[in-house]
Amino acid sequence: MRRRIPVFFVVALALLVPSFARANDPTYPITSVTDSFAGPVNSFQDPAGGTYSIEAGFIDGVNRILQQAQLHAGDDPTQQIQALYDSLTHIRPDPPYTHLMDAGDPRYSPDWNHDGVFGDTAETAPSKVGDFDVDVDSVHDTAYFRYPCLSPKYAWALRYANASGTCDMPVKHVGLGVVREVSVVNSRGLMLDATLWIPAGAFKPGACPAFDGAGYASRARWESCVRSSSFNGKRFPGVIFNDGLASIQQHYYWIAELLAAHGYIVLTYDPAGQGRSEGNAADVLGLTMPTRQCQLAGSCVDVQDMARWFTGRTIKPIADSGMRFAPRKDPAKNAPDPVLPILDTSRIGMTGHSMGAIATLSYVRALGEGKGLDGRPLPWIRAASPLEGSLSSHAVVPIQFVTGDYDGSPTTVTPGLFGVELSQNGEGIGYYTIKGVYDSLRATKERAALSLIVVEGASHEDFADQPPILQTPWSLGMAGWYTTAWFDCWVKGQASACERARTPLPHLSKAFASEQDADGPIGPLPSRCIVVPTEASLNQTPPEFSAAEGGKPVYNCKP
Ligand SMILES: [Ca+2]
Ligand SMILES: [Ca+2]
Repeated sequence: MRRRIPVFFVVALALLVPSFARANDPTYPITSVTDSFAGPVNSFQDPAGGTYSIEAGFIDGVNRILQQAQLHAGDDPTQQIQALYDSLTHIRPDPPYTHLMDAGDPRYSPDWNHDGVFGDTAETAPSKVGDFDVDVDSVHDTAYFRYPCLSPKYAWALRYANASGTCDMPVKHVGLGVVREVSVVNSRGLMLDATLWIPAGAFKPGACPAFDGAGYASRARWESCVRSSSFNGKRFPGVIFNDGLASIQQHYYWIAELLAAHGYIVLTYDPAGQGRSEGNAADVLGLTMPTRQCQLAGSCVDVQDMARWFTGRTIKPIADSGMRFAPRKDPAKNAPDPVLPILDTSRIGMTGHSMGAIATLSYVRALGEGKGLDGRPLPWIRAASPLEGSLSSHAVVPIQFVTGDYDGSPTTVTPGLFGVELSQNGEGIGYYTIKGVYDSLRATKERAALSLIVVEGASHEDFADQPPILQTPWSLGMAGWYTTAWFDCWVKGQASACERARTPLPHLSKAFASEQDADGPIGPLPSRCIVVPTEASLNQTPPEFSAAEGGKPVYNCKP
């Protein structure tokens, strides 16, 4: 924990505020903290969203217990014991194969059960099997997802792309990408659940079933959709996304779909010990590995394995003394990445949330050190955009840190207050921790561009999209917008996107500076303010709060 501020001091400070308030808006510290509560309010007001979470996440989970018990009754007893043990010791323990309370946001659900409805449940689907049920069963499915549009033009309200790729008319859907479930054995011999998000433009006409047309409902017909003979030969840049602690890929479908809609092939996966992957809580922490590269060390080695698999490299087994009932699997037997023929492996970006942001930064650090945990060089990436997580790293590829006004609370689920953060030695979450790493990278002689984006009103769970979590109406849009701009600039090499990445939009923080060092620490340019702060925030440290209330907000970027 970074700082301990006596509560009475803060209360006393708050009482003093009216006497010397000279900031733009003295009510701002109070009004801005309520932004986060828009998410839960929307979830409870929207019957579809609220009902979905209860049905798909809980009621249908009870059905999954019964179905899966029958389906796996004939399995090898050792495997059954292992599955039971892994489920009970998972970072979010659960009965095996059920995924209670794991469902994400239905607005970003693919049509996994192929009935023409996106985000339906067992209660509403004619087949009595919902999209989430099919997503988390043991079959590797393929399905369509809608291209989301999140744009300031529509005040960040979710729309879906129409056939021409624009979002000007609020249509039901039609820009459709293809999503494919896969699994990959990691270097510790544990099976990881993963998902590939493929832009529609990759396929020959007729390679996948027409939406709602003949064969659309056939699981077998979908089986042949993602393979090399289906592709038209066009190549795409890629993005790897890393989960936050105790989450599941479903909470991040929004960003995978957004990036795929912008022409990236995206890989999402669950690290060992959480989501749908094998392993237990000790495997997330990497407690039984010989060496550890971050506190949540399992996630920091899984990202290396997944980057190798995604780009067609081999995964080499590493030692792990963790107890297993069933034998560890052999990563040499992994099926190859089916999108490799259309993936431009020289243009890869990486992002992730919280633990996944730390994993992203650990990957960049390993790039700077020249080798991964197994001693071999790692596949290069072109850019990183860690969301709400921090670790000391190297500016060897352009890094855009994204955080929020209220990131960093030690409870993680409530807004951070008074600058008290969950972090240690630069590793953790919260504006001050992230800013500390940003400034320490700025003090090096390294070359890559750096950026720090602070989203107004966003607390730590804003980017893990699981209703009814705290979330501002613009959090997904803003994080998606700047991450896409960063990758379009540095992964695709689009100059206009570089401009977009340093152009302020409403709902960047007014209390903490967003800033960018466009030519890296070694270049002569300073860190330029994207936004010069004008307001005070309840998540500032008391000295910074009083400075802001006194009309002199603290920042060290160049206006
Ligand atoms: Ca459906
Ligand atoms: Ca499935």
